[in-house]
Amino acid sequence: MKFGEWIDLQRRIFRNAQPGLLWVIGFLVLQVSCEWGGPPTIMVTAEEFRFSPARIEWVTDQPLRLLIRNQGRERHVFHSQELFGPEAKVLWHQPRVALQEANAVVLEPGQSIELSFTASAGLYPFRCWIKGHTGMEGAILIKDFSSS
Ligand SMILES: [Cu+2]
Repeated sequence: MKFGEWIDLQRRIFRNAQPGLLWVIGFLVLQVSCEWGGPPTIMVTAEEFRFSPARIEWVTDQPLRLLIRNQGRERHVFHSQELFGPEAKVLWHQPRVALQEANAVVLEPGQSIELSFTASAGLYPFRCWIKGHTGMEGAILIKDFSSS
C-alpha cells in the first residue's frame, strides 16, 4: 500500500470513529512503539515567541518524554509549577545541570533538555516568564486512560 493510500484509509476510518476508539488505537500504537524501542519522545521547540506544539495530550499510565529545544535567538524559559510540582514526578532529565530553581528550565539558544515524567490526570500549564515574552505558553493535558 502506498503512503498516500494509507493516509486516505486512516482518514476514512477516523472520520466516523468514536473518541474512545481513537484512544484505544492510540494506546495500541503506543504499545507497539514501546516494544520497538522505548516510549516516543515529544519534541517541543521554543522560539520567538511561542512554544510548538503548545498543546500536548497524553495518558496517565505512560511516562511522557519531552525534548524541549530552544530554536530561537534569545534565551527562553520552560517554567511549570505543576509539572515540576508534586502532581507530576520527573523520572530523569538531561543534562542534569539545566534544571533550575523555581520549577523552571533556562535554555540558551541551541540548548535543549530531555525530561521523562509520570503525572496524574490533569492540566499542566507551562510558560516562559521572561519579560516581553507574552504568549509563550502552553499546556499538557494528561488524561486518565481508563476513563476515556
Ligand atoms: Cu521566552
